Amino acid sequence: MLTEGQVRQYHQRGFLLLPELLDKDLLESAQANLSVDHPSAQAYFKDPDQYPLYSQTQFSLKRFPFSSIEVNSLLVADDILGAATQLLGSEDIRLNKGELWAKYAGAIDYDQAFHRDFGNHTLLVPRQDQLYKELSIFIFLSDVDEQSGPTAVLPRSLTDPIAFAEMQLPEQLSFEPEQEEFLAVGPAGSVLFYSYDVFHRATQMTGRGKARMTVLGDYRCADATWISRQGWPEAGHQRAMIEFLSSATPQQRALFDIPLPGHHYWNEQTLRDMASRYQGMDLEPYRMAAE
Ligand SMILES: O=C(O)CCC(=O)C(=O)O
Repeated sequence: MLTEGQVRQYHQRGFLLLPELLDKDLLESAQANLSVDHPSAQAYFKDPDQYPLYSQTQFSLKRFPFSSIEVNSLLVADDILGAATQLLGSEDIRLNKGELWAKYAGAIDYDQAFHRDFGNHTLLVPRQDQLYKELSIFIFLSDVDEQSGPTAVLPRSLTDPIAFAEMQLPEQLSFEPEQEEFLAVGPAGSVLFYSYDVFHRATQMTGRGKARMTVLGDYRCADATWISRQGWPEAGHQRAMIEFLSSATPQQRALFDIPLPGHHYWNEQTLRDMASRYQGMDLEPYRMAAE
């Protein structure tokens, strides 16, 4: 549970950093399974040439579902969803995007210009108030210090007067962005929350031998259907998606637009056919609510 002060801070500044929010066991089991998708720092720096992807693009990320259920589960962990529902102001939320991003110092130039994210997350513009916003998160799976390419964020009090037509920070400003930026540093298990209309940027990885491992997620209220990044049905054939959904709870599945128990969608036929599509999925809550 976030405090009222933390929720207020999120709305006033447009971001919130919570050090070591993630449950320790969840963090450790995710860290233990990361190397299926990205090499560990040790493996990478032993022979960077074996991993050319990381020097070809700074967007060296895997999209959800990741290979391991332990890493997938982070995006639906109780602490994360509890905070997301409070910050979005709704219990009924959806996951729009999941990414597992690994960066390695020296692999490529990671520096970015300040930008707002909404330009390719919606065809509309954000509202000025707190309604219908998208919430983005970075879950740190490695320690992030100033040399590990921390995300830099600008408080919305400085940038909200900038029209929503501007998605890159204009050159003429009444403040010095480098002096005002907040660097999201913290130990593994920390989580950065920010809103999709807040200016932020990736920074350079300057520390020798540093790797930054993060899981990113975007969430929205169920009724903000115009905000979207990733369509889940396109992953419907992937083994990792089937395994993930089969072992998730109904509340967690609802993040992927699977109707909750009690919804009119569920009847004898859909229950029977879902049981054969997802063997091992516990459909009892849906069956009980349908009776
Ligand atoms: O990686 C980061 O710290 C920020 C990345 C980012 O803002 C972006 O790619 O849009």
